[in-house]
Amino acid sequence: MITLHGSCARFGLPSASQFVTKAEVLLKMAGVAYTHVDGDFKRAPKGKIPFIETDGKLLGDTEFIRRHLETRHGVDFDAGLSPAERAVATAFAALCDEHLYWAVVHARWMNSANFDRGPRQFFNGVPAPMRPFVVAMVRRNVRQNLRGHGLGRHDPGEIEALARRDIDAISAFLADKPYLMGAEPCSGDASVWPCVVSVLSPHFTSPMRDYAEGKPNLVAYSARGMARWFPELVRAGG
Ligand SMILES: N[C@@H](CCC(=O)N[C@@H](CS)C(=O)NCC(=O)O)C(=O)O
Repeated sequence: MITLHGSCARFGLPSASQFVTKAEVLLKMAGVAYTHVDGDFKRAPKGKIPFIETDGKLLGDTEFIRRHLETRHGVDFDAGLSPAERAVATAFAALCDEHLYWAVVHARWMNSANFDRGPRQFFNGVPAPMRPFVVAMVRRNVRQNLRGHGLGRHDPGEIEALARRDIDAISAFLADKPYLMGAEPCSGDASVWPCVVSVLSPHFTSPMRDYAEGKPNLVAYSARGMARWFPELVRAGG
């Protein structure tokens, strides 16, 4: 049995973390048994969530989790796709994991109203006298990470413009297909779907959310994946 370590359902999402949701979608697509627990960063082999515990070992990073499922469990997430189609799926996964993700991080952590509704809650377990210092320190780290990535060097309007370009690309390519590459999900959906639901999350406000809400195929894709992979959240009302 695999144990997935990462933040559990929050803010109406399967996880506060797009990458934890990616790992969970991969596990569901692979059809392997797993349990999901709130991850302890101190045990994370790469210092990030998610990570999995399997065969007595800890394995960090969704791409290595994917590779483990492919090699150890014989799963081909892109079965039936041509090499060119696999390449497109890989490129869209990178767009979501490495670019649009950071716009979501910016919207949640740098906008104070969103921060108060979301990330600030992560620290409720920290003793009250220390909490303001821990919150300020982690928020400063996130700001530095955004600058390190590069997106955080732009002003909010520029970040939104870049996010809209990504959203346009996903929406245009998805078109009227149920999933990224056709009738069934592939590896790309494990990255794209969690990113789209993060952008569309009603828990947070942002111009990019408003923009994505104007794309009916993205709204339908979000609902389709939620019903397929996390029906319990649909029943709970998101
Ligand atoms: N490349 C990693 C990214 C994981 C990631 O960025 N996780 C975030 C949460 S969404 C995290 O743990 N951030 C904490 C940090 O960067 O210190 C993966 O695919 O698993």
